[in-house]
Amino acid sequence: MNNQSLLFSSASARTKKTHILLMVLISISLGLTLGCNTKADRPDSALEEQGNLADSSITTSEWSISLNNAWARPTKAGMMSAAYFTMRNNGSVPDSLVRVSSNASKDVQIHLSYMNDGIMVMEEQPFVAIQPSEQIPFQPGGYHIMIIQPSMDMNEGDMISLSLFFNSGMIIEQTIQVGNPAM
Ligand SMILES: [Cu+2]
Repeated sequence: MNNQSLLFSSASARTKKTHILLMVLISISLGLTLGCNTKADRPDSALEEQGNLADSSITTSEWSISLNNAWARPTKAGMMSAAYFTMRNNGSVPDSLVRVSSNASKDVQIHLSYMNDGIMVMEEQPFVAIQPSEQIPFQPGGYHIMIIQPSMDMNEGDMISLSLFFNSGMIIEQTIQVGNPAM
């Protein structure tokens, strides 16, 4: 992250809303072809690469990754939403988030937003590695889970499911709420 994006993510809620609007506009106008490029072959090859590194001897006593403060952005069916949370590795082994699915959409991607020449862009990520004791925020302006064209309206207070698939083979299944409880 450069200073610009750090400033961006610590900006006021009002600026954040402008930023989200910009992100949505980018994703609708440019993002789907540029920043939001689905790169259909990339996640598979990344999975294979990661698969080669997978340690099948990991036990549940060594593995402990948690999601906290999870929420998803309200939206209408067919538009765009994003899910946010804090991912923390409380275990003793490194792992990587490699895929996410949801009941809200068939197309759910791991994204990273960043500033490029003063413009917020976002890009699909093949995986997000997390080390023991590391805490990674998925938040506006950074990593997020992009929920593309949800099949249903996502209204404040609704619940959706998220399944997070890790390189180790571990899966986190969590029900998260629509709307930010902190806003
Ligand atoms: Cu995105």
